[in-house]
Amino acid sequence: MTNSGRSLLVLVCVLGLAASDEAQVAPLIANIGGRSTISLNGQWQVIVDPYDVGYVDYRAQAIKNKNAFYTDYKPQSKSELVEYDFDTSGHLNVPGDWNTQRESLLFYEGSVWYKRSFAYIKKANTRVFVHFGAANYLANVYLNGEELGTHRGGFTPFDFEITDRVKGEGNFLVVRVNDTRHKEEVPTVNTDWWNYGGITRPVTLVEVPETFIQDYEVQLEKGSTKEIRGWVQLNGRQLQQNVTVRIPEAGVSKTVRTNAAGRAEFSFPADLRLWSPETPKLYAVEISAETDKVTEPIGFRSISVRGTDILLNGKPIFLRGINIHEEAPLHASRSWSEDDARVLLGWAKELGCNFVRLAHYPHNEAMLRMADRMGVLVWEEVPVYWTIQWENPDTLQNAKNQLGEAITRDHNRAALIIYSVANETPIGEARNHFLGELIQEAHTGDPTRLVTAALQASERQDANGLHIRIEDPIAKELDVMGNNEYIGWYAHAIADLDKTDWSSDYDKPLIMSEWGGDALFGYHGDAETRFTEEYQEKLYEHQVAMLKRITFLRGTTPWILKDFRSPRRTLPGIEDYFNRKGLVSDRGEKKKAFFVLQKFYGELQGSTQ
Ligand code: GCB
Repeated sequence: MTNSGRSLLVLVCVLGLAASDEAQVAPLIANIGGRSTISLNGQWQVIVDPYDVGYVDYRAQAIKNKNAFYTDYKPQSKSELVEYDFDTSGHLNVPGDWNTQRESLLFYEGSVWYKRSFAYIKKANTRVFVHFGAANYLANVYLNGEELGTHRGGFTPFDFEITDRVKGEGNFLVVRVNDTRHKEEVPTVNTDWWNYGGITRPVTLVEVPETFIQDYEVQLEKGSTKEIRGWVQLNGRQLQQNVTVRIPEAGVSKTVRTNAAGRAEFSFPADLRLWSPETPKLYAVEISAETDKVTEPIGFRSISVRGTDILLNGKPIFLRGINIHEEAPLHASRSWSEDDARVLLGWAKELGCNFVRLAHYPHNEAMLRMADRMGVLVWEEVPVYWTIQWENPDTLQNAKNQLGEAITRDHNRAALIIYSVANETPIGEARNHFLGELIQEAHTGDPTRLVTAALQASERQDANGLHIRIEDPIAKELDVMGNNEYIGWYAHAIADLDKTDWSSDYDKPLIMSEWGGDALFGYHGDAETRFTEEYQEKLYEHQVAMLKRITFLRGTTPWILKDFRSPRRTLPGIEDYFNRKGLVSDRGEKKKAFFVLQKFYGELQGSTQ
């Protein structure tokens, strides 16, 4: 290794980006909402630290003394030099991004230190974990001046056990959150969304018995609507126990014994009212071990593919979808709450959707649970976006971790039917291998759901028009093909949509996972004028006409429900750092194209259901 290579490695390790750090997080606890919890949400003290002076010294070495911000050291005398103070540095809300809470932080990328003090009443035979819904991107977590561990990846949960470290009084939790973009990370440096930094999802203390039910899956057997299949995983010392899975409303119950590793698998027949967008039925499912018990609302439905059809509960379905970024509906900031989820999914339902693509990373858990309740099918994605370092094994491991964490969190959600492992990635050997590994990871991690990726088909133009063909070799390994196209916006003219035909190398269903164009709400003109509502409306009309002609199309998610912040979009007076492809403005106003899509989905509903 060259000297510069070595110093880069040292720096990477010092900044806490090494992959081995992830080993310090505890296994994820399923269904936090079904547990005894104490919220640590609210105002946290913060120090904005653009040069990481609370973390590394002027030789770029990790600081291990009182100058490290996580020690929260106070001067012992008036002459002692200490150059930081949480008590006088200000506050930010958790959960929440820092960018929209302080004007000076709108474009900020770097480190912010968060501190929160708390008291805790210790209980006998109880283990305690601190659980983060997400922090973007890298989180170094410390309790009472000692390191708990590190997590990287901005959109998935993580937790640390603190049973032996938490005290009755005077606990202080410190988190260094760093959202600096790096080439080797997932996502990489280049995206078309705001890099919202911070502790963006709830922080919770979770109490569980000494041996507890860490995770479980209770789903219909793949391809069946009558057989439940699943597993349960215990964590603790008493790993061999009887575990009973009960669905009282369905009158079913099954007892199994966990093995020496704390795991048991089960299957049993059940006569259930199936979950669907029209009848989003959820059952209270109880899992009881000898030392622990947890209950969760779970829906049951099957999802599969036959030729070019997608089958929900054995019947062909057309996915009337829309893309959504994780941004609050009426205030462009990272969203995380149930209320935000209700409004966003409410707009989708108003459009006539039965499906949403949660682009381009796993959204907050409230969104998935709301989709379960409201009856909206979900595409979940990992941020393998554009040009990841395909050859870097650490990048692949990171992408797999993020996918694994999303699966662990959401594998009991009926609404979730499909995982996307990538968006608009360039075909090539290293990329094909990388995506192949992720597809396999998704299939083994969750064998009941489908796997897709948003691809970009190849195109040829001749006197007869545009001929577009899906021939990406990775599609061979996908259950459903996704495809993004921007005919009439980035490429070609709106009129070309009328002379475009689609074909595919594969006998598989297609979801047109992106198309659209920008319009500034309230900006009117003729349909030739970019950024007018009329241009977007016309583009939607011609896109819809083209989609109707694609024989293997089984769903679509136009780009996008709502205008969202993006640093790439600089045009003054029009974009102002917003991507304006929303059907709804960032203030919640509906543009003309909203009604074009609503009409199309209305017709589809009328003809199919
Ligand atoms: C795309 C990307 C999406 C962008 C969109 C756009 O292809 O997948 O993230 O925001 O186009 O508006 O350009």
